Amino acid sequence: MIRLHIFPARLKGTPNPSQFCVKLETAMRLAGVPHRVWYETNPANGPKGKLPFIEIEGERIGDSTLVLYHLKEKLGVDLDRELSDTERAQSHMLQRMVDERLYWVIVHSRWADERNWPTVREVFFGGLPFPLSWIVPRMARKQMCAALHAQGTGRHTSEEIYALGATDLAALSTMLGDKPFFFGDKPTMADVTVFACLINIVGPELASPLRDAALGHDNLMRHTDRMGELHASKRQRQPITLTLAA
Ligand SMILES: N[C@@H](CCC(=O)N[C@@H](CS)C(=O)NCC(=O)O)C(=O)O
Repeated sequence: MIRLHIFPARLKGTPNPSQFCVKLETAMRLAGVPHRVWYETNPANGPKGKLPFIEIEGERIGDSTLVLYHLKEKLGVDLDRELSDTERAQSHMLQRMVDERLYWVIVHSRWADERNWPTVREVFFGGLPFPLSWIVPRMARKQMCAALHAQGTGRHTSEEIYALGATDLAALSTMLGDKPFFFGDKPTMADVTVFACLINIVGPELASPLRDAALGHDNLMRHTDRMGELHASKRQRQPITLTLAA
């Protein structure tokens, strides 16, 4: 049985606070890959120091995309099986935009935007005893803001970051149009990836111009509902809590 290691579902309104954990779990559910969820709170336990990762046949594989490549190679899992070469290329570009750009706008909205920081601190670190409750959130925030800066997004003003995010959302909305899914009647990896990101933007009660922009696209909101129903309907076995080490 494959073990899927993801963060615990701590943030109300989203299946998981990490879009990459939602993405991999949803893909595995939709593809019908039997797996057991193990909750991790320490990304350092993963082979790449991040979540999600899987354990399969004694091997640990990190990174949602690399895991999906592995599952395709080993088990023939491919939600994009019916796409043409051109659609696959379009899906590839869409996924990279969502995972490598829009993600960082969410990071900004949670970790750098002063309006959301009190809520984020409470949700992720509220259970820590003093003095950890004072030290850990500050260290984590400093690290996330340093990562934002190193990646480049953190060098823009907040207005610029949210404006860039809004253009990505507008592109997604245009591409989806009035179709139920990005490439027609069946969900593919493009839908899974967009759902994982969108549910993390609009699900939690964290106000931001990014959330306002997403809520302004009716078709994206209907898509999020549609994918949320699919995600819930394909639920597998109860998760296990593996580690609570911070
Ligand atoms: N490219 C990776 C990104 C994974 C990622 O960034 N995970 C974040 C949570 S959203 C994480 O584990 N961060 C912990 C850290 O950087 O220490 C994937 O697709 O899995």
